[in-house]
Amino acid sequence: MDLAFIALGSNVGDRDKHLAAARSAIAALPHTFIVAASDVEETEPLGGLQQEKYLNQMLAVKTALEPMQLLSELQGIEKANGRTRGERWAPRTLDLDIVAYGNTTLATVQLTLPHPGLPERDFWRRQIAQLEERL
Ligand code: PH2
Ligand code: MG
Ligand code: MG
Repeated sequence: MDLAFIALGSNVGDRDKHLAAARSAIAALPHTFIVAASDVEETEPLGGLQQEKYLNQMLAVKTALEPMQLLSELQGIEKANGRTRGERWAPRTLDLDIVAYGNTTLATVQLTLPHPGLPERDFWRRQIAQLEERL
């Protein structure tokens, strides 16, 4: 099993409900266990588009799913929660990003690990610090 960090984000509709649905669905994934959860934070939207504030949270999971399998499961959960794919960085009901997966580094069209957005997201780094305390 590897330790992965999954970022949750929502800025459309009932944001708390979307994060809760994501936590339940991730807990129900095969060979995957949530081992720590960060606080939920309200954050200003990044990326320059005029849009609502986000709720963001990060989960630490132990998983036997390979990174691409995990990504595909997460995309299924996004879709089940009303996620549509439009403009880059557009508002979204639910966004689930793999921020890190063990020591794996990867650069494919579908998935880059660690997530390239990590340096510019203070809230992700705060949440990772909380997870490390809580593991
Ligand atoms: N996600 C984006 C774009 N902008 N801003 C915040 N605050 N939080 C996010 O999760 C976020 C964002 C694209 O995934
Ligand atoms: Mg994202
Ligand atoms: Mg995403």
